[in-house]
Amino acid sequence: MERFQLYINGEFVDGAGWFDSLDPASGRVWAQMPEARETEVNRAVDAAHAAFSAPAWAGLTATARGKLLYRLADLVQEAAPRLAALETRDTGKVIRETSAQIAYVAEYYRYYAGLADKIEGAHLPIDKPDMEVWTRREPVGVVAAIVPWNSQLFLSAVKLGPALAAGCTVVLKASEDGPAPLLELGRLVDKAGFPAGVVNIISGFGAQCGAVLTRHRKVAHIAFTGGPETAAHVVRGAAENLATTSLELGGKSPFIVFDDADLDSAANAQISGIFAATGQSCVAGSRLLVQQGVKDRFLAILRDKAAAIRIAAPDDMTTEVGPLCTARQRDGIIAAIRASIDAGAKVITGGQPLAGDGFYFPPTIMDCTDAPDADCLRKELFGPVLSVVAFETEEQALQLANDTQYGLAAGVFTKDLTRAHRMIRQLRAGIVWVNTYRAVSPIAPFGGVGLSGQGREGGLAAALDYTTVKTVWLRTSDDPIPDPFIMR
Ligand code: TXE
Repeated sequence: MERFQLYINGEFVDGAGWFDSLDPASGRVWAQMPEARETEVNRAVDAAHAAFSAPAWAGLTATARGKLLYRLADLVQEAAPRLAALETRDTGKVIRETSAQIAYVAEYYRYYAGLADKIEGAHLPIDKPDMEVWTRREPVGVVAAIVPWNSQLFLSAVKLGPALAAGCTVVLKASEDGPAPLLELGRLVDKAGFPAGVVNIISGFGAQCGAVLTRHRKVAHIAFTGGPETAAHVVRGAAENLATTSLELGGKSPFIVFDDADLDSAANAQISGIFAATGQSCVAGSRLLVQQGVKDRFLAILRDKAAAIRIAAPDDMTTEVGPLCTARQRDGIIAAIRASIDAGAKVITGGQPLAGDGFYFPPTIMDCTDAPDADCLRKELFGPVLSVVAFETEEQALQLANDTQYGLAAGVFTKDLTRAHRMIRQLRAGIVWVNTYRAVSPIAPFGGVGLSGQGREGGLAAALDYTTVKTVWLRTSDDPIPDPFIMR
């Protein structure tokens, strides 16, 4: 059986023990993962803390840091088949998605490699002739990056890239579910030539590993992706040392189809928005709001497309929907669907777990028009379940769309340009996609409002989150300092 190791201070080491990792396609143990507990967390943070000010890292120019990131991007690209296969094996995410996503991962590292020497301070035109004043953007220190299982390589690239470009050091905690691809990433970080301790990669459980990391006094910033309840623990831990946080917490994103939309195109986008990645995507468009006049036609297209989806083993390139990552996810979805039916929701298609091994659940569409409080309309299920509500007017669509504590993404399908602009302005979300869905780029900020989190990943702004501003005052006059009792 394959065994993985932690990567701490430039060495591959065992943890306090091992835990089993299940293959979601069979439900059987396929590998053993190292468990980091307090001792390993402390060693990783101490290593990152020492590396932060050691000349091997702190003495590098920003351009040199960028070169290391370029090297990592190349290595990720070279290792793409192995990384994609590991992610598929350990999380059940289909190989056609993991192998395509790994190209994006390399692109994110390249973007931040190029950005490393463009993180600039500013010269300030102060109204004092004998002073030169400027700002420096300095790295915040040790970053704790905590990721969930659903896209570990991608979600870690959007944290590691800007943190390393800014000059921080990192302790990256993989999820206890499917950590294999991240533990493998340690080999590439090592090969890229980052000095020991700059990047440390550990796996372990929330209470024994994640919580110890978030409360550690040497951690300056926590970049977290996961659920809102865990995020509240993370923020409480961060508060003990006043560490800063950035939080990306998923959502219940509305996908709004007006009666003038190109229905075929909208249907493809909706299928991608809810059934790709088996619905285990933070931006899943899990609430379809469809205008009454096209509801039946649109649902008929969706039903046909859903029925044609190929559900099979995730390592088959032709598979479109694979298993959920864990039995826990699948069971949560089953319970939410039962409760929703009791609350008045109707199953349009799917709704029952598939027989056989593995954590499979079929593409499911629920009509919740008469069940406004159904779990599948309110809770993030993180699975292939689409909840539908019909609306009559634009005002009603907007009211329904914003009737959630989440606010990550929103999709709007219409050919009416002025209506599109009104929606863009009034939708409460961090990302609005118009006539498209689930598009990302390293150049575009990504993140949400409300229960969907705080801060943005991607783009220049994300790199600035890993810096702090130092203001420098330099007096250029040799004259004695005038009246010391007056503030200059
Ligand atoms: O996430 P958790 P889980 C949502 C989704 C899902 C739910 C729970 O709805 O059903 O969250 O998923 C670590 N201190 N999202 O249980 O618990 C944990 O070990 C510090 C949306 O997987 O948030 C893991 O590494 N860390 C989301 C990471 O937090 C702790 C993607 C995420 O786990 C901790 C995933 C603690 N006290 C789930 N407890 C999205 N934004 O896409 C746990 N962890």
